[in-house]
Amino acid sequence: MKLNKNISGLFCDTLYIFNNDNDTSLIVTAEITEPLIAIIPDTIDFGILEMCSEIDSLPFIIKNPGNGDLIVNNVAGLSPPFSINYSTPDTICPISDSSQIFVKIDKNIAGLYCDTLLIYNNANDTTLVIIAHITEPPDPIINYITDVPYDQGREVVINWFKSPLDDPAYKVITGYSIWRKQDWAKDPWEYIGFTIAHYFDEYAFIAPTISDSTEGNIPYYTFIVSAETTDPFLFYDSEPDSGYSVDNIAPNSVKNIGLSFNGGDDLQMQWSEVLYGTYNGNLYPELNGIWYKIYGSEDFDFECNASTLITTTQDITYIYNIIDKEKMFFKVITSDQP
Ligand SMILES: [Ca+2]
Repeated sequence: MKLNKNISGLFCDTLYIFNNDNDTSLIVTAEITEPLIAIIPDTIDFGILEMCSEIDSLPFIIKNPGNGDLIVNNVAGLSPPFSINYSTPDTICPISDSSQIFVKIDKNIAGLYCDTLLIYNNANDTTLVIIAHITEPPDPIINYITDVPYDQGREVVINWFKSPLDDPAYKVITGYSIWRKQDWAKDPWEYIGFTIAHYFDEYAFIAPTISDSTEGNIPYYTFIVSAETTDPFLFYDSEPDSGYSVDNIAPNSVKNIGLSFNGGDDLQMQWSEVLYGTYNGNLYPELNGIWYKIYGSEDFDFECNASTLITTTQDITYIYNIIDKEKMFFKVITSDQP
């Protein structure tokens, strides 16, 4: 008696044996079982993950809807960043039972990933597609903050690298807000300005300061750049960075110096107010104020130094008492620092 096992099921049949003595019969039964395999879900999608040093995992389930034991011989084929914590021996999945396996993803390298997991078994070798998108941190990064050259101060240029989400692939970042903090004042963050996102790799913004560096003091200002989205509650701040501004243009020289005796020995000098400095032939208003440093000596050919400095004033007149002196020579130097 032969049994063809290519169809699963419970079979029962009767064999009749006809003869010249007494017809009789023989009952024949057989159960042919068949394992089946079902993978749930059919695709593992980790979605968009932010790059970091952590590992995520998602499970899938191997089900056996058949009526014979399912034997999974091997689960393999994944490349980094995906991996699986499956090891032989075989996973045996009895009838109507299921088995859970985790796929892991190492999030330390940004990229778009798609891989296929191969599941070898005694029912039907099958596959599972796994996809993930690991993105760089979405924060913009300030590249540098530096003085704007050849100006009258009060401004720095902030240069930053875009948020990786400022990209046609995402269409997430709408612009960048710029915020300032005054280090010395311990003020809260002040909103300074906004730049529209334009899928550029780098951006720059000329930001105001309140004071410039002097010989004795460098007033630092701290800035952050925040990548903004259409959701006002979703934004990505850069790490803070700081810089300072420099008044690069010297004030013009005084003109129209006049001397007159004010009665007695009082010599009054006056001059035209200096309001501008000159760069490349163009006049730029002085922002930091002007100080007139008056030097004097009885020698015609004298040096301007600490010993010949008479006074520093912000007025445009000065009265010098010339008593006991036969003659006196003066020089007035303008400065944009006290
Ligand atoms: Ca100046």
